[in-house]
Amino acid sequence: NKRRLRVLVDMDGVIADFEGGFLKKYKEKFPNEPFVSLEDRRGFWVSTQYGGVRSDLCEKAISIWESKNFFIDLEPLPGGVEAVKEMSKMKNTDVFICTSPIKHYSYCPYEKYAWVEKHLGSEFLEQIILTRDKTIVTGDILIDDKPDILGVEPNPSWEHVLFTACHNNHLPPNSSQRRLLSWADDWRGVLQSKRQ
Ligand code: UMP
Repeated sequence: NKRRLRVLVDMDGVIADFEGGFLKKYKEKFPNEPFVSLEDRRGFWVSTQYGGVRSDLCEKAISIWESKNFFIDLEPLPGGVEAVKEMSKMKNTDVFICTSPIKHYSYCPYEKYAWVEKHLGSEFLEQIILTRDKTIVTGDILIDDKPDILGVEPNPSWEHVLFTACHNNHLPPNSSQRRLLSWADDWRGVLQSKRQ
């Protein structure tokens, strides 16, 4: 049925507060180690920036999101759960949660499902796409905080709308990439602009 709009919504950094959850648990586990405040975050990879502060902090950072209960404990980002529920109720609109699990699979995939059930409801378990390559997923829009979304498909079907996060805030303006500053921004207008 081609005239339905398919919206792909990323999870970490878009509806779930990965950065805030990371910093809180990192400080609890390593109270005497240096940390990077959210204002000073640069670059998508937390582990890379921590490794740049001191090389052993890379693996210390990784140990945080590889731990049990990291992903399920993430707080929802303001307005995200409400926005996803609202767009899923819009006429001619299909919403999928499109998220990349970490390769340490003991907890993350399970907890991503549990998070969706807890915050969005069990009906959204039907809408989850776990993939390390989002370019092979078809859709009209992908709302994602990662600036560069690459994979095996050189021409993904979706338009990537960059969701603002602490790590991408300071990137120079890119006229070929639309942004959503937060869920208080005009996401309804972005969806409307893609409708036939
Ligand atoms: N992630 C890392 N290293 C980092 C930051 C994040 O492995 O330094 C993980 C967390 C998420 C995934 O599981 O990468 C990002 O997924 P998407 O937001 O691109 O879906």
